[in-house]
Amino acid sequence: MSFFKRLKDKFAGKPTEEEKELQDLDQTESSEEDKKPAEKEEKSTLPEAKPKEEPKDDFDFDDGLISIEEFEEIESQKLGAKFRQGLEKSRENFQEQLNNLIARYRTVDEDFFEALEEMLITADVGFNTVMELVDELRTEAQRRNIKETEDLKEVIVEKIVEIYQQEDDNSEVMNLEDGRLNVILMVGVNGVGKTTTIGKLAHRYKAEGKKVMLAAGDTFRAGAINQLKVWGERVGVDVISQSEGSDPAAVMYDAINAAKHQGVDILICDTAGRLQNKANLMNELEKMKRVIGRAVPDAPHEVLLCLDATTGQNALSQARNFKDVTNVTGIVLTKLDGTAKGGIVLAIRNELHIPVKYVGLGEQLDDLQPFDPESYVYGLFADMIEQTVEEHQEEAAETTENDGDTPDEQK
Ligand SMILES: Nc1nc2c(ncn2[C@@H]2O[C@H](COP(=O)(O)OP(=O)(O)O)[C@@H](O)[C@H]2O)c(=O)[nH]1
Ligand SMILES: [Mg+2]
Repeated sequence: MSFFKRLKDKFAGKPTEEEKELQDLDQTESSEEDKKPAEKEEKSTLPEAKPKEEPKDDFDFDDGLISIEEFEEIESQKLGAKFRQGLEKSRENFQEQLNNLIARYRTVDEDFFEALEEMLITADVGFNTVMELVDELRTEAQRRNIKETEDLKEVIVEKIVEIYQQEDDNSEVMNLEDGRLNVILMVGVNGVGKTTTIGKLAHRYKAEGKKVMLAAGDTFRAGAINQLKVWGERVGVDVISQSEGSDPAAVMYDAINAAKHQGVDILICDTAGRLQNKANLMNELEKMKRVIGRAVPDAPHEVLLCLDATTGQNALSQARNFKDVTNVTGIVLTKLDGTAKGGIVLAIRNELHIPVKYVGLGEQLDDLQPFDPESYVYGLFADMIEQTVEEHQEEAAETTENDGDTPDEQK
């Protein structure tokens, strides 16, 4: 139970003292009468972010400031709400399928595991990852002697996080340092969301107090240059550009000079995404990287590959192609909000061994979020997590009740 409870407390918020008292009261009162089903339903669909815990009496001074712990709590609840919202389609799909499976196969057996494998593969989790995940589940079910599929829910979600984290080398963290010009190169095929992501990133870094500049390296179409300029205006950062058809490497050269001159912290470079043959793509990217690397040692510090989550297996093959031609340091997985098959994140991580650094959860400026496996599984299973925790709490309360009032067994 502890894993679901921890996720719920982290992303949905702990109950306040007042709510706890109410809950206790509620449980004492209602344990003797039958529980009204409507009431239970309502509880299981409680909205995400809850208000903060009341300050404790001995610290009850109102200086209008909140503690770091409180700040972090609020931030993780906001994050939970974002992932919950962005993964709505996937969550409906995952929860429904899993609940169906559990209803259909009540006991843990080989038929259940095979059906689970099929379900996960259909949700784009990726064949090898699914095999590994379900193998571990088999072992774990045996080890813990879990007989009912219902009791396997939590283990399934926990294993998803573990599978993701097994490669954890902190590589989700962006290679950005204070006191130098950081250069990020954004690559990917047309329409995956490169330019939009650049706008969102610029917004994020600017809000963190960084000086940001953009380079319009997609010189293939005039429209692409203008699109980036519009983002620049919207976010309030400079955009360095040349005319349509000019050499992207020349744009990089200009942009780096301007960035150095203006003391920019982060330069984000757009690139053309037209489908070329591999040799052309490699030449063009290598030329840009050479120009950047000559002007700033160790740059580009990040080469981010944008992939569109709604394209499923196609996104994986794009990633393989790009990985062949250049050193991709991270993935931005866009449009997760647009797919019911959010399992693609796991496939990318485990089959390509490239960290997912950001995910796109919608079209708003703040809909680009750093990827984190716990927020992700919370987004995928939030209702199930909250409902399971509540059911266990009710059961626990009933057990305590019975122990206290009717010590039948002792008679
Ligand atoms: N729903 C949703 N749409 C997105 C997201 N990221 C990008 N888009 C949309 O995808 C489309 C293509 O984006 P664009 O940045 O022009 O792609 P580019 O060709 O790779 O530069 C635009 O309509 C964006 O609004 C996302 O995370 N969620
Ligand atoms: Mg673009």
